[in-house]
This record gives sequence, structure tokens and C-alpha cells, in this order.
Amino acid sequence: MAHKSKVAVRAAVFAGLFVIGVLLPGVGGGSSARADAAPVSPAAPGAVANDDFDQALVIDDVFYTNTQDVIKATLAADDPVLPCVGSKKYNSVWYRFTPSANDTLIFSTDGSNYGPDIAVWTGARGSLANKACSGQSRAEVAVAAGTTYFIEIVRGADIISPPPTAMNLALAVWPASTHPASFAKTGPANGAGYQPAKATLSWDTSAYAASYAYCYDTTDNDACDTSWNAATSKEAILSSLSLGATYYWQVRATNSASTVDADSGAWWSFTTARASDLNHWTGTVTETSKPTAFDVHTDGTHWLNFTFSFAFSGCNTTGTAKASIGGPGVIAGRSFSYHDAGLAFNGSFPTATTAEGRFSLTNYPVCVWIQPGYCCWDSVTTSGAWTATGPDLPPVPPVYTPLQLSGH
Ligand SMILES: [Ca+2]
Ligand SMILES: [Ca+2]
Repeated sequence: MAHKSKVAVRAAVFAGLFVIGVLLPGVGGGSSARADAAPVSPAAPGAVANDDFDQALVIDDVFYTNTQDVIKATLAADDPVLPCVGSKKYNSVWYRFTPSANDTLIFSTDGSNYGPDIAVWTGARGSLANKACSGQSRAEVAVAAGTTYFIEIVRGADIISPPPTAMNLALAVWPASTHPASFAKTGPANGAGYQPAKATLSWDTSAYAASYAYCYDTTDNDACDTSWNAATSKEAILSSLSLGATYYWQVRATNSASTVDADSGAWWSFTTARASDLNHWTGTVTETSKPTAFDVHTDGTHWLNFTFSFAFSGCNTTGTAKASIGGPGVIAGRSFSYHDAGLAFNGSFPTATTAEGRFSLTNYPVCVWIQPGYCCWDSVTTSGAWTATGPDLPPVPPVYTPLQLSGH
């Protein structure tokens, strides 16, 4: 069950999707099923060049990068047990490196799509000595000049669901002394207004960064007056921001070498919508009692805080879950729309006090809690219509038609 949870969590993180917890006691059951591809001979089409220890790809120097599809890679009978995960795991591929100087290196599988584990070995086939092992995407290893290191990358997860059609490995190696690369904040845009109380901060990747931290406060002094909050992904969803307040924020990237601030140290700001800026609209998913709600800026130009509930059926149960997007999004021509990788909705205003639209979910992950700490991940694909009512929408500006000349 732990493995099952690990796989699904990784899949959800890669998809970058919003997930919702639903408590469901007493459902589950462990699984020992394996998703290994059928055995293939080394000469089969699509075979992986460095599948076997004896065909390890040579890392000639760092920095080093290599990408390949390892779905046809296999486990050899004498592949070693990874001490950090307690077994040999699957789809092993091999690299080797003989440094010319003592160094400390980072081996990274960031950007791979199957959650690889990393092990680094010295010695000879059949009697390898483990120097590093990581169930995460990176391993840090002190290497000695003249020693040959064997780097083994495996699929750690017992099951990947749905079964992948490609397992893309992205291996990168760099000295641990490398500073995080300069990077930029992406949203909300600097100076943006009408932000929701659950604003989403986002930023670009900083190459070589191990982690990120963000700070937001209400004092405009290019300094953190609250505290730095750890983040491992490229966004953070804030909560319970004050209405009608201006926030100043910054993100920094850290690794074992140093810390680098985004945008060369420049702080950004955004302002949340005031309560008096917003009209609240409520309704239901059509032909059900499941609620829909969103806010509209009183000038009719933006929506915020769009929420709808949907039914799901999976993990041996049925239930209701909720999807929520803070926005803001633009309302143009009395209509609006939103879509990301797994969720889409649109709406329009037939009258000043009524709204209607549709929503759809595509492989949208929903966590059904089996017991504390473990959830069954359901993948929901559904669609429907919604209707809502609200206080009023500003009148559509009159459309002036050209004066018709008469008499001919
Ligand atoms: Ca192999
Ligand atoms: Ca400040």
C-alpha cells in the first residue's frame, strides 16, 4: 500500500494538479502486483543501450546530461539490492564515471517522468560497494580522483498507473559547488490587482536549485518581515490573505552552494480585491444539488474563486469532491473560460443576474483517504453544466450602429 501511495503522489506532482482529500475508512488492500514490461532480449527493437552493467554509458566530464526512454530496460539477475529501498527495483540502466580530481557531485533525475531512484557504486560486478542511494530525485556523492563510480538508475515504484507508454529518464550531473541559476517570478504579475484571498505565487525553475522559499508581507521594504516558507515546487498557494491589501513578495532558490533571489533581488507586489469589489454568485451543477460558486468584480471585468463540486466513482466508493481555482480570470464579452492540464470551465451571463456554463475534468486526481497517511488516487474524467445567480452585472456598454442614410 505504501508503494501504491508513493506512485500516485509522484504522478500527481508531475501533473501539477490540484488535489482534494475525501475521507473513506476501511477501503484498500495491499497490492504486490508489478508493472514490469515483458522480458525483452538485448537485441530487441527499442532495447536500451546501457541496460546492462557491462554496457554502462561513460560520463566523460561534468557537467553532464543524458536523456533516454528506459521503458525497455530490464532488471539483471545480479543487479545489486539498493540499500535505501531494500530491493533491486526495476528497469535498471547504468552509467560510469572516473573523475580526474576529488569533488562532490550531484546526480539528478529531475525532469524524468517515472520517479527514478539513484544508486552509486564502486568495485566490480557482483561485488559492488554502495556509495550513495536515494529514493528521491537527487544524490550527492563525494568522489575521489581515479576511482570509477557506477551510477545505477532504477524505477522505484512497483506500479505506475496508468501504465506509461514511455519512461523518460533525464540524468544530469554537476559539481555540488554550482550556485543556483538566476530565475524569475511569473505570477501574479508585478503590481497586479483584484487577486483572490488564495492567491497563487509562481516562478520559473532555477537550474541546480535544491529547494525554494518564498516570503510575503505587507511592508514595502525589499525585505522579509514575516518568515521564509519552504517550497519544493514552482508555485505556492497562499491562504487567508486580507481583502484589499497589498502584499510584497520574493522567492529564493537554495542549494548546498548558495542562495539566489529571483529577479536579481527585486521584490514584486500584488493587491487583493476588496470585499466591496466583489459580488458573490452561487448556484448548482445542473440537475444535481452539488454547489457552484464564484465571485465577480463589481465592474464585471474579472471572476475570482471559481468552485464547483463533482461526483466521482472509484477506489471502491462513490463520493463528492470539490475543485477550486482562485483566478482572477478575465470576463470579456460577458463570458469567461479557464483551462489547465486536467480542468476546464466556461461561463456566460444571459442576463444581469444569471450565469451558466460548463465544466470538464480529464484524468483529474482525487485522493480518497483509506487511512491516515494513505490514500487511493482516483482519476476522474467527467463533465457537466452549471447555473448560478448573482446580485447584478454591470450593463453591457451600448453598441452604436452606424446611422443609415435614407433616400436612395
Ligand atoms: Ca538493466
Ligand atoms: Ca517586506
